Amino acid sequence: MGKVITVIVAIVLIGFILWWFFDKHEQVEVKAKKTGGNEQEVKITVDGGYSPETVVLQKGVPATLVFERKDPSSCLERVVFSDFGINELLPQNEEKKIKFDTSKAGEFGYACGMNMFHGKVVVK
Ligand SMILES: [Cu+2]
Repeated sequence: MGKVITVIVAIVLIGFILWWFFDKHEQVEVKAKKTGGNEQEVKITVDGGYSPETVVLQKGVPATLVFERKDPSSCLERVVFSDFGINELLPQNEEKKIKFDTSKAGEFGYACGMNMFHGKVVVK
């Protein structure tokens, strides 16, 4: 009996791992909105991950990322942009504005404090 359960657990785990790595998770891309004074702003909701997962910013236009964390877990409490040395606390149910440098084009990943959840900022 113990063996059967072990095998079943192993199969479920393998299935989950395959799904996690090979299934294309829904990729949503959202462009930042222009605000007054030639700036751009985009809102990212943090709730079991980042939504939208990918935001697109226009190069050279000062940008603000507005994070709103609804998720109560401490896992998503910090947001880290390793390329920019940004490591910010996101207070729950509050908007946290983070200025983002758009002087260089490229794709910049960010993650939660434990590097488990990921999002992306595309500057072009
Ligand atoms: Cu985490």
